[in-house]
Amino acid sequence: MELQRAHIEQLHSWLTERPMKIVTVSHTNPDGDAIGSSLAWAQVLRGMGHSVISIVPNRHPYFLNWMPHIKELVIFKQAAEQAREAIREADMIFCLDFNALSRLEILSDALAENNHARRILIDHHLSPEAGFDLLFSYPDSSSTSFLVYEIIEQMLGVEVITKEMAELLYVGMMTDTGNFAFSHLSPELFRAVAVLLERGIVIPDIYNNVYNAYTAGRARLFGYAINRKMELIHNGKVAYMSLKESEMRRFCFQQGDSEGFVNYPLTIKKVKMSAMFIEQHDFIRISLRSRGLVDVNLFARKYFNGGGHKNAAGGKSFDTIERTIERYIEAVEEFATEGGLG
Ligand SMILES: [Mn+2]
Repeated sequence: MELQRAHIEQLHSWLTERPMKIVTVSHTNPDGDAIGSSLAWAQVLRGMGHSVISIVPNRHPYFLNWMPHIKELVIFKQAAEQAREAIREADMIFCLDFNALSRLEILSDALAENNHARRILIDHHLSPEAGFDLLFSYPDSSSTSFLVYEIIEQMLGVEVITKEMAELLYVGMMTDTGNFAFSHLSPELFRAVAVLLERGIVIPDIYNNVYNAYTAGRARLFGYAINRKMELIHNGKVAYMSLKESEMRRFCFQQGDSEGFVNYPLTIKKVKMSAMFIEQHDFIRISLRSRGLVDVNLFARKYFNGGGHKNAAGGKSFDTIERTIERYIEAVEEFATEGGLG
């Protein structure tokens, strides 16, 4: 994937002016791509002589604990003052794997306090917000980690990639593509993987560390969700599931445990769209997935003030879970009438 030459040159010239204080931030409920891209990019920047602090709004899922450098992450929810100070003092702020400040939730105020830093977006979600000084916004990139790889390659050359950076970037590429099964798989992506392999990553180890490292509670919660909570509507073409706080508590829920559940109904041949409703303290978090031409980015924007990618998006609802599901069912019917389900 060819990045805009002028953007690479601009970034390179900013990064070679002088040593700077740099902050990276990523989205709420950070996933493998958010963390992999943030930590790898931080290492690259350190290699260029900058001091870097990587911040996320809340904790990452426990099955990412093994990732190199993960202990360096500043978690806003646990160290708000440290994070605020780093943001206040930053000369440059990189926003990775999200494109609307609202996705930072509790962290968005802290970011608004700094209006002198250059803000640079590196992201692959659709329709970025205005207000960035430099934009690496490539919705055709399968992950932000792949985008970071491309920036490294085109700005510095792949020689700077260490084994640890390679592991971090691979986690993002693997998780955002569902282990290389979703859309936007390009020859360049697999060439990048080949380079990461040359750096010494062990793919089966990374796979096991991420996908075969859950608790027993998570396995039981998954069984419960599919067996008891999955509903099929619209002639079996649309699925949804929901989990209340009480249900999650029963299975000793830990953050990240419901990741991937929403994909499972799409293993049913007829199902074209799937939704998951997770009850949080003050709102319902909605995850949407789809197949082929069914555009859940559009659906999320129209009905649940969210967005994301064509086949993977999210949103929020401030209604009760019951009312949210009613609204979803109505929205699916309207969406289908307008041809959204093909
Ligand atoms: Mn991503």
